[in-house]
Amino acid sequence: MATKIESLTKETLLEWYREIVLIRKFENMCHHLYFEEKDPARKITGVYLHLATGSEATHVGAVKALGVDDHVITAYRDHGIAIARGVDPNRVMAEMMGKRTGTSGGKGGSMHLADRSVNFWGGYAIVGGHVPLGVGIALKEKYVKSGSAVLCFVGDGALNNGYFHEAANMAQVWKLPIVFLIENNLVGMGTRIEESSGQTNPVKRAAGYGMKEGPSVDGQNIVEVYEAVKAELDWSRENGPVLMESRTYRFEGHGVSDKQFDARDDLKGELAIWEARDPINVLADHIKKKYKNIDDELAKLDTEATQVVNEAVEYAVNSPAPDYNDLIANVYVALTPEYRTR
Ligand SMILES: Cc1ncc(C[n+]2csc(CCOP(=O)(O)OP(=O)(O)O)c2C)c(N)n1
Repeated sequence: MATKIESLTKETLLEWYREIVLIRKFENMCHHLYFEEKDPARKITGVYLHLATGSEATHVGAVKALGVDDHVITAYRDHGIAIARGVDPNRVMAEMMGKRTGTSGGKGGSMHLADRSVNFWGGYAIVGGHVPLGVGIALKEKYVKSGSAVLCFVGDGALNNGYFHEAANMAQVWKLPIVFLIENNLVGMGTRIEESSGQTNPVKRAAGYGMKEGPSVDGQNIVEVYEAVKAELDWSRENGPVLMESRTYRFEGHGVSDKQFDARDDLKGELAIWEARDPINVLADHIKKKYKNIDDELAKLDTEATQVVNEAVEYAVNSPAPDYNDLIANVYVALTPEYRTR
């Protein structure tokens, strides 16, 4: 697909650059806080952690295609999607550390970020479990004729589970405004897509649901992702669901404890190919080609991103832990007197 870079302003491209650099630094900081941090008060503990290093262009490009009243929902690799949607990095980091000021009051952790104020619905650990929820949100928007649409990220490893099949089918039956963006990083945990799927081209599955087959885009190129997702969201508002793919890569193991990935020599060549197309460098090259003498500006954004991440850590460290009442809030129903007497 041809990229129409000219349609984007310099400010927009620089802001996207700042965000993908910020998200990369945020991910690296999480990794550090989980494994290397010695001070127990500064560590990320009590939650597991899945980083999305390498997928920043897919996450930010797709989220930027949303309008303010649109929605986004995803699985557990959700930090960058939250930040791109406008969730305060301080609150994201506080959630990592299980603090009361976190997006989910410290009860969700890395896999369960959510912020309804920006229509970011999470963050789900059950593979594919969020897909029916995304379809439900799209059903509501169609019912009230709002014109809003839903962006639903789906991992390639989620394509074969029942939640996805049932939800995709109903989305098409009801012609709902939803874009299923298959984030194809070629692997679900350690299982390659060829080992798990008869049909290894995700968008070809659209035919099975009678759904529009959307494009397959270069997930390392933020502009390409943005333009394609924007076009498909607009199509879906009027016509119904779309199944599209963003081809990307996970630079690290499935989760932070997945050291097998690091040890797999057979993947080193593949990793190098993808690292050569690091989304940060792809965007930086693109900006440098378009605007001369921009290096200082990019360096300044890089420094700013570091500051934001450092501030987020301090905010999280200095935030209170949830107390007993916080912990039981939204867990147990507050019983009314009428209910008690039944
Ligand atoms: C219903 C269910 N089955 C299995 C798992 C274990 N599991 C966690 S992540 C994962 C792989 C998912 O891969 P994919 O959807 O491609 O996402 P990625 O990790 O590549 O982002 C599996 C099988 C789970 N969490 N939920």
